[in-house]
Amino acid sequence: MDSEKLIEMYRQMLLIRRFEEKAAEMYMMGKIGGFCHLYIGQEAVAVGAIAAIRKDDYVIASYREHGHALAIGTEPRKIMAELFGKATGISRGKGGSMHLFDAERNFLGGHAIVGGHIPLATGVGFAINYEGKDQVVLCFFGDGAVNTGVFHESLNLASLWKLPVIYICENNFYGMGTAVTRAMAGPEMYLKAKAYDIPGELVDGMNVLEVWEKVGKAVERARHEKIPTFLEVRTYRFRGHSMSDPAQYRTKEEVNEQRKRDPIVTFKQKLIAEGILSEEKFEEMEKEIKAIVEEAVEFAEKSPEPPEEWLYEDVYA
Ligand SMILES: Cc1ncc(C[n+]2csc(CCOP(=O)(O)OP(=O)(O)O)c2C)c(N)n1
Repeated sequence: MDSEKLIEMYRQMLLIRRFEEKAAEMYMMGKIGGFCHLYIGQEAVAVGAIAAIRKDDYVIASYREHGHALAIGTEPRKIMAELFGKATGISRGKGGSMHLFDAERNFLGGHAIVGGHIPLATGVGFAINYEGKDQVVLCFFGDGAVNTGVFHESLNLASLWKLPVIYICENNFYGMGTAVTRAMAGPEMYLKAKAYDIPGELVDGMNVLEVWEKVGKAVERARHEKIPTFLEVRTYRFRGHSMSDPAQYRTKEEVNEQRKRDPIVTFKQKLIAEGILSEEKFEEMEKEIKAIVEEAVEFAEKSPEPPEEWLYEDVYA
């Protein structure tokens, strides 16, 4: 991979981190309402995976999706405005943190029902084949979603019908406050792919290049041979499940141990060791990203509330 792409990956991870730190601050100040699930710690997954697809491919995610939207190129100011519930938000202020959609970039959204979007991704895969196209779908979800029926139904159909879907489980080891080992029989979940006769692989989700490489291989298989894949990407969330979770179900020692694997810190060390970026360049990037995030907040603050009439638009039931 050329240096420019490596630097871009680092820049995207840092943007996600700084954007979310600011979002947390705004949440604490009461500027953001509703639920807000931060992605801090998991940045390498969205960035590595999305770097492996084409612009016309599809991405769909759960409610922890700020990172996916940023990695796909959605404007930070439109995401911040959405978090603020403003009319200029990417979902016109009606979706909030859990429902970021960007049709222009084939980002089919954040979805609040655990596992609810996995069959949607499967349907998109079906539509791609039906129309004779060669796009692929990246479907991101948490470890909790692997225990839902739709996960198994989807893998079964994707295998039978040869759908170009890459199912990406971001295993951060907790579903809210429940450790994965207390909720899942057979927690080596990548092995579950075997039951559906599709490739299944374990990926280090703290290593952006490994994610990029392994998702890239799955994308090639899906695009050219119509073979779906299930990837278990092991990562960790450094914050609570949502902004209202003090995360008392795990020890400080555990979190500190995981922090040593911080994907942004380790990637920075790698880029410095290989002479790709200097400490001064990193500082410049920090400043540039700080300005982007501050501008996003300013834009969100100044944006209007959605008008009352919008209550009756986009209502399907
Ligand atoms: C069908 C359904 N059941 C329960 C919930 C409540 N809930 C929201 S997030 C969550 C935990 C999911 O954890 P996981 O899939 O591992 O994703 P993570 O939050 O770790 O990204 C639960 C149970 C929900 N949103 N939908």
